[in-house]
Amino acid sequence: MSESLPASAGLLASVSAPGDLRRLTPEQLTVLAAEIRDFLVAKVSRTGGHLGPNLGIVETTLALHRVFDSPRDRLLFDTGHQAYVHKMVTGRQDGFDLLRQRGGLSGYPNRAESEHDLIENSHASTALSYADGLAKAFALRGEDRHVVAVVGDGALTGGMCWEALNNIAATKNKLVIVVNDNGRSYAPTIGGLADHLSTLRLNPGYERVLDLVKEALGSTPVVGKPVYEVLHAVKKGIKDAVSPQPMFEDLGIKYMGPVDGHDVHAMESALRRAKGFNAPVIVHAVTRKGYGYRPAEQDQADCLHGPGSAFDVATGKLLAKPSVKWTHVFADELVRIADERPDIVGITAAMAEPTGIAQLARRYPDRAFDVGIAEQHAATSAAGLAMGGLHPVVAVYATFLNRAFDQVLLDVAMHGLPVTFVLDRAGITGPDGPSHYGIWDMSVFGVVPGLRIAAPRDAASLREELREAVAVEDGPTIVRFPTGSVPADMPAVRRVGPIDVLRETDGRDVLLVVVGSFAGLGLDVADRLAEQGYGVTVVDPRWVRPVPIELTGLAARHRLVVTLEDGVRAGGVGAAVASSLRDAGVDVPLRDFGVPTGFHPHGTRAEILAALGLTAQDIARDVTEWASGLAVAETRQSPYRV
Ligand SMILES: Cc1ncc(C[n+]2csc(CCOP(=O)(O)OP(=O)(O)O)c2C)c(N)n1
Repeated sequence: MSESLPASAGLLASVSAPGDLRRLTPEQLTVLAAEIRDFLVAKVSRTGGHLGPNLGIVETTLALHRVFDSPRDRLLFDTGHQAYVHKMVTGRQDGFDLLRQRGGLSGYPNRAESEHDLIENSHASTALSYADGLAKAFALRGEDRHVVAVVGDGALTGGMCWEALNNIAATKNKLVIVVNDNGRSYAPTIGGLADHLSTLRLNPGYERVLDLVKEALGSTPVVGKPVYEVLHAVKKGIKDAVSPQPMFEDLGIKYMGPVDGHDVHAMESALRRAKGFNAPVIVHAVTRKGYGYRPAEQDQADCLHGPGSAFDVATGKLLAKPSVKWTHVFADELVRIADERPDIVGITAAMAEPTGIAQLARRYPDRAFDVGIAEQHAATSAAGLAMGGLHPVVAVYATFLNRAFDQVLLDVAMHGLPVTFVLDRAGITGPDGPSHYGIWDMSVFGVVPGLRIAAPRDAASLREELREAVAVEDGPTIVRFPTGSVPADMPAVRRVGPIDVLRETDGRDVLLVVVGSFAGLGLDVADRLAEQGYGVTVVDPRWVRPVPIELTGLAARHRLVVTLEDGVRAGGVGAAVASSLRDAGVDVPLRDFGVPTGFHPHGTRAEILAALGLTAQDIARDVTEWASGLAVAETRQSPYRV
């Protein structure tokens, strides 16, 4: 790839709708694919975003839009992170300057952006279920439309895909499933299915198949029987021994492939054939993640899956200075604990590096399990490990544990099993937008009987609370922390039960209860309130669910209680504190600050928090107004109080 080309060049500028693609010659399509890759690298290198997956799906997307008639036919991209090329050919090239920035283009499909987008997803393995329902609806309503779902081999490790396939196989609907098989999730995809697919990819016979298919396609019309017969003959001759065809066909779904997913012509032929089949078909496209951009192709960790911020085009290296992240602190401490305790094991759902489990895996390969994109399985498998005498630490992003609520509730908690869930990227995360925010965990899991939730505020408290969590033997724990760099430690002045007192004054007007990553914000608020003459005590409960009983005692000695949390207010820690005050008969007014219920748009974390009024300035102003209003009311009620 030519790394110095401008961001948008010749042909690409002439493509503003899928129809424009259908006018291009094979040679022009090859040029266009190169321009698209240049554009992707140029744009994503400035904003960060999903690069490797999109570089790998360029030709497949072009073929899809040439064969199907979007938006009449519906194209659904599983996980949604590989829809950039789709965005580019559906009139959204201009938006890439503000990709994932506030007010700019979303990093995932988005209905407000285009009629070509239907599902706003970022959680994996859902597209086949959407497709199943959509195809049934079209059939019932007598609409002659195709549904096409594109799903990665990584996403195929998620159980929902198999539930969907089981149902799709029972229909005769016009549904095409394109398996975009690049052999990777972030890291190489794991599991039996992945082994099966990789046998195919590594088999020299498979390369021969692709060559033969290419040769054959070169001499046959694009549409029609001959191509299929050639594919079929080749398939019968060589591929039976190595392809996943029997596996899919045993399920009852027609299988076509493998097809070279970087050959637009071959993909187009296969897709046209699949379209004409008028029943569910799987088209197996073999692709390479990061294809065409050397730093991505050579990136061992994840083929530049998703650089979080700007990077150097020549090297693929992030421009931001490295800093100590929350994840690093967790990963280091987990390995230290594992050194001391042979019963500690780690589980990741296809995110070993991003969650830090990779560090444990490097030291103790037998004690770290990558279960694939299978959070539900991760939870119940952890229950099994705990029943077998081990202490599993399940490390997932906060947003993804939502999937496993029932497993945490019944399979783990009801059995009183010691499993520690470590939730990374908790709270408002930023550029990935609403489906990636980890703002529901404290509300959702707060209702699980016997489950304890810790929210560390800095590196020291993360290390300490992780150790406390893995010491719990009679039920599950959650340790949740945000994304990004860990702040400087905020030492406590004293401890009351499990609660850290971070600051106190002689006056006892406001008890400010800070949750985890909002500790720094709380200290800023306290400074501002102190400037207004209020006496503020800042406490960090550390363990926020169940609410420590000592908090009610502290509350009773103040005139107001204010809670601050990086999670939804509804059912959050503030609500739980209010309820425990009521239960204890402590009649101190409480005001809870947190994330309002809603799907808040993407932007930087700071921008979103500011938009939600969660800044020191806004909170201090609200508390001051509220406190002064209360003071007036108190003066009216009781003439003896000032
Ligand atoms: C439920 C869920 N868990 C974890 C993730 C994080 N995640 C995003 S992309 C990805 C890998 C997807 O692999 P694949 O489907 O093969 O697509 P590729 O990126 O390789 O093109 C993972 C694990 C997710 N999006 N959803």
